[in-house]
Amino acid sequence: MKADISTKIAGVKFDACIFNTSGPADVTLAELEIIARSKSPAITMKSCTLEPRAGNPEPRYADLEYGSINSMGLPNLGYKAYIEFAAVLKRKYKKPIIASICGMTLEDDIIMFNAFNNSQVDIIEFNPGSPNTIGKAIVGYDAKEMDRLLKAVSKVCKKPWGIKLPPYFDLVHFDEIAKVIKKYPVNFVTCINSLGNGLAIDPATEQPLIKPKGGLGGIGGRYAKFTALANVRRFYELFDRKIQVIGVGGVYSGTDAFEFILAGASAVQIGTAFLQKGPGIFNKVQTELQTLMAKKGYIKLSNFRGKLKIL
Ligand code: RRO
Repeated sequence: MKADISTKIAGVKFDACIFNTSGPADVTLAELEIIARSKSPAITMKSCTLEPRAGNPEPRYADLEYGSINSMGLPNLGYKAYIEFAAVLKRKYKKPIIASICGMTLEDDIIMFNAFNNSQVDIIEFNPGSPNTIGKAIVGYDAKEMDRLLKAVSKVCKKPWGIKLPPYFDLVHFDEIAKVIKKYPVNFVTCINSLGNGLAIDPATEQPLIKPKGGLGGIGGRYAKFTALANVRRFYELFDRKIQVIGVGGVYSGTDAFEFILAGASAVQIGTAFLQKGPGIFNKVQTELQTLMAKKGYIKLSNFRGKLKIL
């Protein structure tokens, strides 16, 4: 019998625990329908803003040997488009739909959260962790500002919701941000957004690989995996199972996904590997995870979720 890899996020049932992360190839309805038709059990949409945005100048994405660099700059069609897309996608595909909100101001966030309350979206992921909006700090690194945003957003949001966090590196920062998050009715956190402000250089042309911000961009893929695992683990411990954790960063195989779940993830998202390998990646990772679980005698995720063994 095949291992059961279904999961629940914020009370919403997912047929499998591996799905797309917000960001890669999820801006247009055509792109979202590719995800809808794949084995991804849910459809996560691009982070949206109040007004449509063209994003940063190109080139703004590059594949790297072990991952990717991007400074897309939040290109999106504006939140109203995603409310419309959610209605179409729900009618046609019946999968859970996740909206991602990344307002330029708190006022923008409030307008969007209010609007998504009356939409077909099942879950909202709040994104205060983008490293790529020119002239804007990574909000997730400012505990006071996070407190101000979460306080306001939690008053408005009527849907199950969570926060996509930037990577943290200092144990003090994990404690600080967890303390803020625990004050509010947050259902989950997603760890991690890309590793902010890396620089990839082409030695032949002696230029950066991407144009925005002098070449600085978020690093994703295998480079991010170990930081992502540590972030999942630390928040899993700090939240004591009261707030779920979703893992994302460098998942290309069932073994990668297994490691995230062992660290405490209730689900695993795929970003760079989806861009590089196409929508077949969801089936591949799910099947490999089931095979690995069968080999180990695990029949469901709760058999090993969070049960990282201590050395
Ligand atoms: O669009 C982007 O440049 C972007 C976003 Br909003 C994000 O959250 N993370 C990222 O790596 N890129």
